[in-house]
Amino acid sequence: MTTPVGETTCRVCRGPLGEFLDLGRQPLSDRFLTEREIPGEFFYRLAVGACASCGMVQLMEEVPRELMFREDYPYHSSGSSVMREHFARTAHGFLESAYAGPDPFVVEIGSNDGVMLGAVRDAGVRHLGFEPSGKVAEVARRRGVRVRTDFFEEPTASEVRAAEGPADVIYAANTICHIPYLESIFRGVDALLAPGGRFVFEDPYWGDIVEKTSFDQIYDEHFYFFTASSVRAAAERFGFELVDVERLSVHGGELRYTIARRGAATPAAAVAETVERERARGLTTPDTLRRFAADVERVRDDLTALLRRLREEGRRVVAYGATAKSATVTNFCGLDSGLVEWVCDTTPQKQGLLTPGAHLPVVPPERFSTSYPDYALLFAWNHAEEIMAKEQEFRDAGGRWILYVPDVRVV
Ligand code: DWN
Ligand code: SAH
Ligand code: ZN
Repeated sequence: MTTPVGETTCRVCRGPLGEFLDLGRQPLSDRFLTEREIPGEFFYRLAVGACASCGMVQLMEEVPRELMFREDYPYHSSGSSVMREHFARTAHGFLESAYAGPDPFVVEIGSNDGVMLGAVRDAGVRHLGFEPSGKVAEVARRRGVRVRTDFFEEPTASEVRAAEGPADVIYAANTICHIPYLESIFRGVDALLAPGGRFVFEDPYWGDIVEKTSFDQIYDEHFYFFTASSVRAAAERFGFELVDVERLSVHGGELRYTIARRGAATPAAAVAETVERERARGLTTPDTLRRFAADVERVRDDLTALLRRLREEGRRVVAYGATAKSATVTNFCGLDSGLVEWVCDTTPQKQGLLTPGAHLPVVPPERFSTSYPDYALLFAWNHAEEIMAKEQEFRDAGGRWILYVPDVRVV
């Protein structure tokens, strides 16, 4: 079994890392398994630290990428209608942007099932996705999207530059934060990006995670927790400039970063404003980090107390959405099938298997609608609006949702 790489210094600047939260022994968040696979299950220590020099929040231990992003990686980005719309809008935004040349070339890092590049392809625009996870890459190909089943990094990016010319846009959603080797990413962008092109990426925002105590954003795949300040510093370190930031409401609150080659664009006012707001909030000060860790423990205690009470009262509790995020919740809070009967999920690849670490059975959503429980713990809380609308009948039948972000409550 491969062992994780231990890190005690910042992956970006080599400054000292101060650990502020230990979420314990955790499994691979997207490795759903059979009963027989339980004895060989992989675990690592999930802990988070902040760099005292550049402010980058990051995991203390790195899980080898081949263990996470493999042939059977189960997450399919097209599983949410809100996300499908978000990515179609994003694609059209690029095609209409000032930095897209007359024959634009759009490259995506972590293109998954082609949810964004599908719209670029439909517009007849040159594109290429980098997607190391084999099955989701194949889903995109079946939609007519061009995909390279490879990790984006300096050598693979340089190959594409040599074969296909420069990219006007290099985009990544919920992927750059998955990649510890940020320097190689920026070198790859340097090799591939056109002089006036843009590197655009969006990831869960540390400001939202702190504000909402959404500690389930912390798991193996999420290595970095970005702020405008830490991304600006990283971009400068690697010869680029952060020229815009935009708040997004998807996935519980994200920031979209627009990066250009140094001197290629005038930074929008939003950059300095956001950095200043982060400084005023003290987003990575020891005080804030201590308070966050205390909030996480409070949410864990409230959630386990609620679930134990419901069990004593003889209520039926199930969970909704076998998210990667929920691995942190179930394993940190010790939720087993005595507290939560099963988890329903629309992903065929997850159904019939057990959740990582906690080993809750994953069942298809029909199981939910054919025998409503008393309570449903919403693991996919970031899709609450979409799911609650779809499952209105559950509420009409007297069912209640349990939420734990920003705090534990029943609705
Ligand atoms: O960053 C990441 C994000 C983009 O996706 C990856 N590292 C892994 C993954 O994280 P996640 O699993 O926490 O993402 P979601 O989008 O919160 O997952 C939703 C899950 O819930 C999926 O398994 C699909 C399922 N689902 C469902 O059963 N019914 C989703 C919806 C919208 C539904 O109606
Ligand atoms: N962009 C999609 C998928 C996010 S999940 C969305 O927002 O929904 C993260 C994806 O990044 C996975 O599909 C994973 O296989 C891919 N990935 C991880 N490391 C990568 C790398 N170095 N280069 C390209 N893709 C990578
Ligand atoms: Zn640092």
